Amino acid sequence: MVEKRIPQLLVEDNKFCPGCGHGNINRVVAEVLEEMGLADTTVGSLAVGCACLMMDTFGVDWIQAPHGRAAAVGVGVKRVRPECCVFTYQGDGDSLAIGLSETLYAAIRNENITAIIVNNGIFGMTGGQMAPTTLSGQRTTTSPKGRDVSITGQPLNIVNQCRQLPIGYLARGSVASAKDINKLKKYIRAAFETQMSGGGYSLVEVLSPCPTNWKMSLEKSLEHIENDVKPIYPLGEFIKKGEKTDA
Ligand SMILES: Cc1ncc(C[n+]2csc(CCOP(=O)(O)OP(=O)(O)O)c2C)c(N)n1
Ligand code: SF4
Ligand SMILES: [Mg+2]
Repeated sequence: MVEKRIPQLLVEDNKFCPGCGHGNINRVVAEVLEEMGLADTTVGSLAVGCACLMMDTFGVDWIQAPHGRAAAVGVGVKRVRPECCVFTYQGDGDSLAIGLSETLYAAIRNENITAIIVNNGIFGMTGGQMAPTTLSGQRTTTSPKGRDVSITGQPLNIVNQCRQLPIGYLARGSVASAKDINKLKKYIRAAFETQMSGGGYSLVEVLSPCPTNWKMSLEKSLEHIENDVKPIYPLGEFIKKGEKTDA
């Protein structure tokens, strides 16, 4: 049996709940950064949410922005240190609610950074409130009867919002299966390659389970992503090297 090496960037065990998708995403990002030789020159920008649990366990330089502002802060870092690999790592509540303006304007300006957005359909860290990505009919602590889109509007699809923009790379992946994780690694690598070749803004949204706040076992959480989340948020690469794909 081949032993799989743990990336050195993962300096401590992660602090996420058992079964949380953030842990898989951390591992994929760490593997890609190491394989690309970027481990020592990467700066991560994050703000609030369970993403912040990475700051002690994921060994790049971190800068913490106010809630929602990771893209603005990341852009500032990249502009003064263009030789660095700069990525934002944010939840859907942080990046697409209070931070939507910063997220979209970084894309509109085609800033040369990479955004990783973790879509678990809720505000995880604060106890499972409704997020922009919450599905129609989904029960959360602030939509106990299920999200009523006649009141809240439709779930926000950041891939569709960015698809018309002149950006370098756009993809949506998932950590719901080993096959999905392998594909996600390709997407994250393509995003970082886009940035390091000066190809402009790259964004990878990742469908991710929050078993704690979904109040589901991990097994049920993965079934939920497969059966309910993916039909609304399909996976694929939507922009590559600045060109729209047929996905
Ligand atoms: C100014 C401000 N308002 C509210 C909060 C409370 N808060 C902490 S985390 C969070 C959102 C977390 O949700 P998400 O970004 O989806 O991350 P997740 O935990 O789901 O990965 C909020 C609103 C805060 N930290 N700062
Ligand atoms: S609350 Fe949800 S998103 Fe946060 S660490 Fe736990 S499972 Fe992960
Ligand atoms: Mg979330």
